[in-house]
Amino acid sequence: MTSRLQVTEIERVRESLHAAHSVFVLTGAGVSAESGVPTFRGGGNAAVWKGMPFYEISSAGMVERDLPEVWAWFDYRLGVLSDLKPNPAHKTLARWQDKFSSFTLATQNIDGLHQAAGSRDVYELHGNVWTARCIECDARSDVRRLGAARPPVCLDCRNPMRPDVVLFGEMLPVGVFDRAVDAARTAEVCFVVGTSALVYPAASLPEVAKRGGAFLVEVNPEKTPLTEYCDASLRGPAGELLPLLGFE
Ligand code: BV8
Ligand code: ZN
Repeated sequence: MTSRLQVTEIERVRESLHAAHSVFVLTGAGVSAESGVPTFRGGGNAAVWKGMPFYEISSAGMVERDLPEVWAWFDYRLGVLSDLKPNPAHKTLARWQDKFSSFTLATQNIDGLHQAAGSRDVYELHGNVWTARCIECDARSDVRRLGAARPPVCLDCRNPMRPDVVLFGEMLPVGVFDRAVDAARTAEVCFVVGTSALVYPAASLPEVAKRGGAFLVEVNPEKTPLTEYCDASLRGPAGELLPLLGFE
């Protein structure tokens, strides 16, 4: 149910999109919520693993300390993800990529649902849960090709592999974040969809876009630390609101 204020906001955002040539989108766990993927801070069962908060089990230190337990955590999440599908938010963003002369989608998510919806060249700022990386030679393999052994064994050098995911305390993939900064800086419209905007450096991208002069739009049922900097806030689920903006 969209209120009168919401309709006005949607109109303003629709106009800014129609006038834009370059669009930058940052997504977080909320864009996958309507696909059934638990968010981190919405409570739910993605926030804690055997009593450990997710920023502890998903940390660089845990890979050193207890790689089998890290795999138990990621195998649980792979199990949750295995039969989930993209929702209308992912599909709308996939359709937008051919509507603007410059369109960049950067995600903090590791679920691969943007690609499953048809998005190309997705900037995966935090990696991808479906890929494993060798801790010695950096070789990468699809987890589904590596059998049940945990930790999986590298097909090239037989050393243990880890999830190819950026854990807390780890640097983001070289190049990906810099390219996202360049795209955010030159965007005329920046959408921030489904993120609590707490995790850095990803959460700095909307600030980069704003400083570059972008019209900043937040799509989130709740306020976030970014809300006060936004030019428009669409308060509600991305799967319902993004399709209302046209460009279908
Ligand atoms: C780094 C992959 C340099 C793993 C993730 C102390 C020690 C070390 C580092 C730090 C430290 N203090 C601070 C830091 C930096 C740290 C950080 O920012 N911490 C925060 C918690 C303060 N960052 C890092 O460590 C980064 N690296 O800084 O490197 C460095 C190097 C060495 C030493 C120091 C620094 C690496 C960060 C990447 C971590 N990996 N994920 C995994 O998934 O297991 S982050 C994790 O959080 C996910 O990627 C997730 O996407 C991300 C952010 O969360 P959100 O996506 O925003 O999800 P959340 O649940 O929070 O919010 C969902 C939102 O959706 C809500 O607002 C909700 O209202 C909304 N919503 C719900 N439903 C819907 C919806 N919106 C729309 N529609 C709906 N239907
Ligand atoms: Zn190897």
